[in-house]
Amino acid sequence: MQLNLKLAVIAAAVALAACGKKEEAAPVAAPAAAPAAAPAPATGGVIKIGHVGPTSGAIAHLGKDNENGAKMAIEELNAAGLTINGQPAKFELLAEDDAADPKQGTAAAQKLVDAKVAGVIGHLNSGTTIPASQIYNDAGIPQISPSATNPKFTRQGFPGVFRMVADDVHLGGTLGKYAVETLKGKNVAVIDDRTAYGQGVADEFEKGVIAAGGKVVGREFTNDKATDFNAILTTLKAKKPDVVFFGGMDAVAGPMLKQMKALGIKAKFMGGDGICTTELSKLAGDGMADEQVFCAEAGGVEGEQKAGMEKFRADFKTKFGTEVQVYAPYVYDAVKVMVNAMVTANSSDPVKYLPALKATNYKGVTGNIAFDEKGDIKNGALTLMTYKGGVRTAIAVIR
Ligand code: ABU
Repeated sequence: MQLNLKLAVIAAAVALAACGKKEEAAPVAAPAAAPAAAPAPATGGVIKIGHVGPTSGAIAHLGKDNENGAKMAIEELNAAGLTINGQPAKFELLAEDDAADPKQGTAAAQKLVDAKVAGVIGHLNSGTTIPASQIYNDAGIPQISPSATNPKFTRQGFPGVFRMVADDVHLGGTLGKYAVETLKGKNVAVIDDRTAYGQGVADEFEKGVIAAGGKVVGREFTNDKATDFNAILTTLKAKKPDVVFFGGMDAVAGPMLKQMKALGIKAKFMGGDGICTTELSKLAGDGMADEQVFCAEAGGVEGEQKAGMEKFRADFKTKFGTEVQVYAPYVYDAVKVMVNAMVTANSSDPVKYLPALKATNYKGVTGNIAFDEKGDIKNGALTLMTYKGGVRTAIAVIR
């Protein structure tokens, strides 16, 4: 028994060194305000971690991508033989589907709270992440979103919220500047899907265009379930835009791009991270996105960090038989970061591990992860992308 325990401790040390080496001793953070009502700590060595994303509906491919990132991390952590508070730690993933719908999102959040999860990774969409964060906050459960980029998520004053990626202010502003300064767009048209993410990133894009000296010649909107964009595209065509920006997700952007081409609109097509997926090329029709689409992932790795990301992508493809869409690596790192905080605090009790989570200093596959006082990623990067031969292709990493 003692020997087993000793082996588990050794395995834990080796696994931690391999999968998430700390760069240096994590700074001692001031303890966060204690969550209102912490859930009961996991018993019997089983630690439940929730994941929520849209695994049904139009963007199910993105929800499954995120969920697979969580599965991969949990499997590795269970194989590592970690111990927490003297007990072998077994992690159980409780995966919920919110269908990208705010109401389903809050229902999923309540389900996870009732199941006494120790922490939650999710949700994918800003429109579900923000209302769900109130529920987790009230229950004292830490939440890390791997992909929700609306700034409001981390600006509510909640002590237990964290974001793995850059926000829409960074994303939209950078893309607006790029549209004017690099793509030489003088007249820019903007469409959004009226979601928390789509409208927010489009507003930030507009600000970036205007600050860079460009002109917004038209603004239209649709919704996240629409399939026919001929009316709004025809209105915008008359304004002769050089660039059309869409704030929304790939499931809408693909058909929109196809219809734009059918109407003879030759403008560059831009969007944020929501359109910047492996699937976009297929959704638009093979080759349709090539050289015409410019978008950005709200994160990125450079230099020697690239090897870790490439290995993750290859391992992911071997395991799931599919390419990473966008945010699976950020989910994978989010799970590891949460568990790293539990190991550091020697507890899965949120009250005890939250200070360690706030003080995270972790080298993941998505880069160096540390959070600012709001819970936003420090020194967040963007990766500008285009499509070549139907393949999402990086242009540059921008900070
Ligand atoms: N960041 C793009 C997709 C998720 C969201 O923020 O709604």
